[in-house]
Amino acid sequence: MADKTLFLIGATVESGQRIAGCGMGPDAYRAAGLTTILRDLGREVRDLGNLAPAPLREVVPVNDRVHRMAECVAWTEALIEAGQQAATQGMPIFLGGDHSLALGSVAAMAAHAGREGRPLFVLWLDAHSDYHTPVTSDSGNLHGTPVAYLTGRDGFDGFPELAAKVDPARVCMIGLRSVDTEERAALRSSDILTHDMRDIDETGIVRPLREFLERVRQENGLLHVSLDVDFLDPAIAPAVGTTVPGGATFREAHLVMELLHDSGLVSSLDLVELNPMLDERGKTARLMIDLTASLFGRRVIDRPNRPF
Ligand code: 5AB
Ligand code: MN
Ligand code: MN
Ligand code: MN
Repeated sequence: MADKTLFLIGATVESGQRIAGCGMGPDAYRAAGLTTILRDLGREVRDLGNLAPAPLREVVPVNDRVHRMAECVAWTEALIEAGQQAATQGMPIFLGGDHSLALGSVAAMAAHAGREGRPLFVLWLDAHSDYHTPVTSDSGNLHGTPVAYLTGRDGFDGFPELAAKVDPARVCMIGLRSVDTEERAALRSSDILTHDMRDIDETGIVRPLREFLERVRQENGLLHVSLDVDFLDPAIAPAVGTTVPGGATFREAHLVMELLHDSGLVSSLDLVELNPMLDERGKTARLMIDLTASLFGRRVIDRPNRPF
């Protein structure tokens, strides 16, 4: 990720769930000072503004639970296009919007990695596994489905064909504490690496992360990081529609970002699920951009990078 220009891509998507407000996420990050923070760290930043979704097509949802599928498809198409373009010129940072954004952002990065002949790894920082398909989802909310789409599970008829799938063995989830029955069963029979909060309590957050990063390095992979606000404990990050108690602490979250920075492996990032309508005096937006600053090398004192 060294010195690439950072491309901010706003996506005001909120059709992946049912609470209004996520669409203000990109502008909340801007108002909280994201560009300035990144420039102060010496990075070149180009804010591409907020994306427009592709024209709506008629789609046939697999069942009537599925919520606003045509809009999600339109966003996915636009994000695949914009993400690939940004990735050829620099490092994309996708500002959401709900987590259905990742249907497009990660598909774009998988296509990009494929063209470079390198494997894509995905670090999923989330309370949830987002491993439903439109068929298995009880809520019908498509923000609960991106990992299933990206790894090629069935049930996504009507969504864009993936140029490249993500190998489930290259997906690592950290922070899990709310996984539905069907997701749990499907995860068990997949190669996805899952670390729930109990693992974090027992081993700390550093070990699973270092192991994963070591693999990314060994395979010369690209690394996409998808940060869902609800990865964080709701006490420090209340501005999200799907709060689950017992999340990552302030220091755990910063430590993840600091280790990611030291690894030098991150090639794209999602900041998703922020709902500014639910925030308390901007504190969640500020925390999200401070975490981003840690990912881009903000540190208290200069110290030699430790081997990771
Ligand atoms: B998020 C739930 N599994 O399918 C569902 O916030 C929650 O992007 C999904 O991680 C949460 O509706 C999606 C109950
Ligand atoms: Mn999520
Ligand atoms: Mn979540
Ligand atoms: Mn959520």
